[in-house]
Order: sequence, then structure tokens, then C-alpha cells
Amino acid sequence: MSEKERIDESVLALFDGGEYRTAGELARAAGIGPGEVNESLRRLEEAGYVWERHPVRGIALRERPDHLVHSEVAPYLSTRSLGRSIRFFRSVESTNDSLLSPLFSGAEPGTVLVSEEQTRGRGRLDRRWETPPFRALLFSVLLGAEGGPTAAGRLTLVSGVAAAEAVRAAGGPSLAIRWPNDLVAERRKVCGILCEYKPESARLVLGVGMNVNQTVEELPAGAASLRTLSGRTFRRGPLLAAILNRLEVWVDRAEAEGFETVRAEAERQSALVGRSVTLERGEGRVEGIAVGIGRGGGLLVRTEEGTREYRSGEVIRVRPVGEE
Ligand code: BT5
Repeated sequence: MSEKERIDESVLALFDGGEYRTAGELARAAGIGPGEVNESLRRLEEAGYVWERHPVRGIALRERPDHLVHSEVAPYLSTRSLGRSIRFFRSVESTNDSLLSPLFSGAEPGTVLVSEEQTRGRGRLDRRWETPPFRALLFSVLLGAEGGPTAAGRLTLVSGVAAAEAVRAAGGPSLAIRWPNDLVAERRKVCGILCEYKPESARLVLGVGMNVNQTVEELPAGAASLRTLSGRTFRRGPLLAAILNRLEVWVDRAEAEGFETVRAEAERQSALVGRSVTLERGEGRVEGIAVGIGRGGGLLVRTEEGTREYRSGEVIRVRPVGEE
């Protein structure tokens, strides 16, 4: 955090309940001079904070922009470890890449990195993840790396279950899990998850991109945001905290009870189970009926040859059973 950011945070911390503060009070509390108080108020105004200035009572905060800052997230966190260290960025190439960079080589598991914008947001297979600044949730979580590559597939499902639950609890739409890594509503993609395991450093990073307040014009074709689905905007800070809260609960549950609990829940919330699917894989296509989620976190597909768990691949078509 830069010195200016530190000053702005301590100024903002004094405005929790709509109260008035004098410039002198602000200067004392933040340990700065009156000139720096004014500079900080101006910087915050440019960032979207609205101040009311009263000749006698002082200054009150009337509106906060929906920016991801510590004071928008931390008060809503109830986790033991996830998000106890959160780093906020205005712009990075990719939150997954940043968290895996040498800069964070000493970071503790549970560390979260959030950005308002990504200039090279990644999907799987080097596809792009595109969102305008200040509208989406883009974050990565560093996790303990036991389990290696298969842990990544399972963790993707754990995260999907947790994120869908947090969105519902925030009064948002009901999202289904579209194996392997999407959350969808009305067949439109709302959230993409990119879990990466780096054997060199034995690090597992979970990246989540969720469309929150984008308008239809701000979304790629085939996508939806919580806003387009429910007709209202969401405060992203508390939503991020809610996702981390549920994520920790589900990670703990998976550790204590085994993957079965998560598997069953992911199956229940699946957008694919009970439908005909076409699965594209490196070695060709598989046509069959999705009948469940397997013990390895893969998709169970029944074909004429029997039922098999596929741990990788792309579902390129979904339709009701019996439809050609
Ligand atoms: C994913 O890949 O869905 C995983 C996306 C993960 C993004 C997060 S953001 C934080 C973290 N840091 C990163 O750099 N990445 C993670 P995949 O299944 O390959 O889907 C990618 C495809 O989704 C693209 O090819 C587009 O068609 C589509 N897409 C791109 N942006 C989208 C958006 N905002 N909403 C819905 N779909 C989108």
C-alpha cells in the first residue's frame, strides 16, 4: 500500500456511521497536516466518494463508490484464514499470474489478490477473460497445495458450489454449475473459474471471475451478470467476503468429510446432469448423456460403451435427452 493509499484508508476509516468530522480531527487521527487532509479528500472525491461539507459541523461522507478496498471487504469476512491477507490492485495483467509471481513467493496460504481490472485476464487454454474495470469480481486465492493436479479439478467444483451459494445468500440469482468450471444462469455464463497447480513451487491458485454489475452492452455474447439477471446492482466488497466465507466452509468440509459431500452438491446443482452432451476432447468427441459428477471431479458420461468419468474436455453442446 502506498503512503497516499494509507492516508486515504485512515481518513475513510473515520467515516463509518455518517458522522461529521472536522478537518482538525481528521488530521490528528491520520497523523497528517491539514493540507494533506484536503488532498486526500480530493483524491477520494475523484474516486467517487461524495462529501458533504458543513460550515460548523465539518465533513460527512454521503456516498461511497463501489470500489474494492479493505473497508468494503474486511468487515464482512468471517473466515479463519482465507482473505485474512488481501491485496487490492487497480489493474494487473492477471490475478492468477500476479499471485504466482515471485513477488508473492512468501505469501501464506489463504492470501487473496483482487483487482478492479485485468489487462490479460486468462481462461483455460489461453483464452481471454474480458471485463470492464469496477464492474466484476476478479480475484485469486492461494491455497495449500496437497493433492497436486487432481486437486485442481476438485477445487474448481468446491469453488463453484461456494460461489453459487454466496450469490444466492446475497439475494442474487440461482446459478448452476456447468462442468468443469462455469457458473451459468439461463444458459449464460456468469462466472468462470481457473484453478492452476504449479508443481515447481507446489502452489495451487484458484482464480475466479464473476460478472457482477456489467450491463448487457458490457458483456461478451453468451454471458450474463448478476445485474442483467436480477435487475439490480450488487456491492462487490461484501459479495467477495461472502464468497470467501463460503469457500472456507466448503474447503474445510471437503477436508473433514472427503470430496463426496462436495461431489454430491455439485451434482445436484449441475446444469448438465440428465442432459445429452457433446464433449470435445483432444482425441475426439464423445456423445452421451451426462449422468453425474465422478469421484475425481470429472463428468460421468453414459455412452453405448458404458459410463466413464471424463476429467478433461469441453462441453460444446447440451440438449434435452432424445433431441438430435
Ligand atoms: C474460464 O475459462 O471460464 C476461466 C475464467 C477465469 C477468470 C479468472 S479472473 C481472475 C483470475 N485471473 C485470471 O487471469 N483468470 C482468472 P474458459 O472456460 O476457458 O472460458 C473462457 C471463455 O469465456 C472465453 O473464450 C470467452 O468466450 C468467455 N468469456 C470471456 N470473458 C467472459 C466474461 N466476462 N463472461 C462470460 N464469458 C466470458
